[in-house]
Amino acid sequence: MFTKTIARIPGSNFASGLTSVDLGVPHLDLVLAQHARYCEALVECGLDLTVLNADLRYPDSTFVEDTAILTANGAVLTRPGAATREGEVDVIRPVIRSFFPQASSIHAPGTLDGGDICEAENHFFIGVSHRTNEEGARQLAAHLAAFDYTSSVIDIRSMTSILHLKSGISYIGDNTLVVMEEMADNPQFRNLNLLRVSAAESYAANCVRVNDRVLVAEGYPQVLNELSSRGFNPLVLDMSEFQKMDGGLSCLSLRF
Ligand code: CIR
Repeated sequence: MFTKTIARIPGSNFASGLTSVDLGVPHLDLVLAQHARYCEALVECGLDLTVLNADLRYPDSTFVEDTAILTANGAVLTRPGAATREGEVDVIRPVIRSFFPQASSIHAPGTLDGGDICEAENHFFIGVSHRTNEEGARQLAAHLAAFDYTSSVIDIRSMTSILHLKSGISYIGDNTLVVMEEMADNPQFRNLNLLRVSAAESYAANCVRVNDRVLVAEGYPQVLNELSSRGFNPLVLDMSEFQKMDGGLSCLSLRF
């Protein structure tokens, strides 16, 4: 069960953040409306929401997930792999420390984005990507071991279709992993029930279990039906404007 969440309002310069996709320029009014609905949904799921003000120095800073790994046993502040995002951690550190006074940190030359970290009960999959390097993964694994968790690395550097590990997989509880078809045969997932996502719906592989709900992006009927037929309780959210900036549902909040 999560009880709290942190989100940050997108800035007016949101569209000048990083992106690798060619889906057009986000419309600010829609960005703000979708973000407001996302925050409302987290509250509907029973979470106590801390909303941070927009920070125009960091156009990608609404993607707060990348700045910290929050677990039931401890927290780690990250060191984001994109140079334009590194400073986001200094800004959010006091907020994280107000909840986790002992929070540790990833140090140079390690880099790590929260989007690369997938928690599945007491095990963490750590994506090594173009944002998270091997040293960052090694440091996080050591912190997680100290918190009594196991971890393993999944190298996604050769995959061009995803930015972060969690763009392709989501653990939604009940031993179930939502996974894009391209990654589904990874032997590390052999003990999990897989909800396979077709290439046409791969954006929906990033969903988020929040207490008794599963947040899922709007417009992906196969994933939605599959979630419902397996007994999950989906909560559908329009993510069109965040998708334009490589963002998914998980990126917009920290949940703990
Ligand atoms: C970036 O490229 O860093 C942002 N535009 C998107 C970050 C998405 N974060 C995530 O998947 N955790």
